[in-house]
Amino acid sequence: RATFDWRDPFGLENQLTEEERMVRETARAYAEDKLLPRVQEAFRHERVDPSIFAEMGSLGLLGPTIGEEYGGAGLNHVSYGLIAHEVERIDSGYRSMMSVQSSLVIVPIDAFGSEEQKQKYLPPLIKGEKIGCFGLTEPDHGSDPGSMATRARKVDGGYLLSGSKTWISNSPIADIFVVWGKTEDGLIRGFILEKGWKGLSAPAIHGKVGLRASVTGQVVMDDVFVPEENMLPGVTGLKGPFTCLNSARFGIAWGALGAAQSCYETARQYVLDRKQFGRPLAANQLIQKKLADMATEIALGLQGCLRLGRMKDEGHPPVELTSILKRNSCGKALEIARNARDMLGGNGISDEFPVARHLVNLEVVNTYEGTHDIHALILGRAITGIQAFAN
Ligand code: TGC
Ligand code: FAD
Repeated sequence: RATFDWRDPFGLENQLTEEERMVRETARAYAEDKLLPRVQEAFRHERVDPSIFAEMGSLGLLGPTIGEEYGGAGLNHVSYGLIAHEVERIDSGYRSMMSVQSSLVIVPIDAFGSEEQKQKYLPPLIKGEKIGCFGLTEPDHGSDPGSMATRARKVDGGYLLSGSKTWISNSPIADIFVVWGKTEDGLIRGFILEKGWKGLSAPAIHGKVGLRASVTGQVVMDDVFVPEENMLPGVTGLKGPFTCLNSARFGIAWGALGAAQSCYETARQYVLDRKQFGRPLAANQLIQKKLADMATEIALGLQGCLRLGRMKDEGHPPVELTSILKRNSCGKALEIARNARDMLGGNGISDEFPVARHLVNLEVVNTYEGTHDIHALILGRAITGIQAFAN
């Protein structure tokens, strides 16, 4: 009878094209050779390494779905998911750095930017020579970005932007800021700001207990003059930022299961090696059930991610499918990380093993890009036709 592959029960690998397998191999080799050796120190000391962007860019891992005319590799959505999966097997913070650059900065400029904006900004972002960030969340408006307070006042030749964004990944090291604000007619518009512009600052937020290998900050705008040509011309309303989120959430769905896979593989090896009561921990039914649950959730979750990736490559699937998978992958990965931490006993608390780091990272991943419950409400609205966010 056919042999069960505990690492890849449904043979995801066999469902990939040759090109997708090559992308996966490139991302895995980079993540294992270059990211893994750095992560413990980076996480311990809350130290971000900006050179990661240029490294990823040189391998075609940033903005991979963008066409060659702007320096992209023109890959499909499944390939993007595979990159996120491999990078997040090492650390969610590294995937975060990558997915903000790819989905939240490159995607809006590509989808809604003018030809001049695309020519100017996309090639250096795709090469990783410039670092981008995405400002939607505000101190008083997180799950409800439609109520944002950032304002863009029309002046001669452009706009004056005022307001503040918080919890912005990459902002303290960013060269390019995609920021969302309301113009005087109440419409949400996207703006591209550059580091060094008068009135713009991006202080870091310190003391995060998760995602410590990537930097997060504020974006403070005190009447920053943004020339007319730096407004994204192609979109108004929440559709703009949500289009970026559709892409990033899809990457997170793949990525969180990468962190879960790392926890599963670590826990499996640990319980095979560790003996208590005269036999391996792996010989106990309770332990085996936990491993069975992990293998099941990762395998099923990845099949869902692959299906959505194929649907995205064929057309425009309903955005609710992304909510199903972002929510499922994060919730299940968090549960897997908690169980793996438990199975390692006291050693599970040490950062010599990756599980506690994945666990606290996944607490963040479960919250950003729409919390677990917000995605339940998005689905609830689609299922019942009744929106439950507000009266
Ligand atoms: P709602 O009435 O639902 O929609 C307003 C307009 O937006 C359109 N729309 C979408 N368009 C494209 N894709 C989607 N997924 C869309 N969802 C909605 C919609 O059609 C409508 O268009 P129009 O033309 O009719 O006006 O808006 P709402 O205000 O009721 O929204 C509620 C809710 C909860 C769905 C939404 O606000 C939400 O998703 N909240 C979560 C906020 C969030 O995810 N923030 C993420 C910030 S960025 C981040 O966390 C980056 S971390 C990255 C990292 O480090 O990896
Ligand atoms: P709140 O919206 O205040 O929610 C608090 C709790 O209330 C949650 O449990 C939520 O599910 C629940 N809740 C809210 N509304 C309802 C409701 N109607 N019904 C039931 N429950 C509800 N944002 C960016 O724009 N760009 C970034 O790059 C970025 N990076 C981030 C990096 C990190 C490390 C972190 C922690 C956050 C980042 N964020 C970023 C912000 C992130 O998207 C928000 O934190 C997230 O959307 C939740 O918003 P909030 O923190 O304001 O929580």
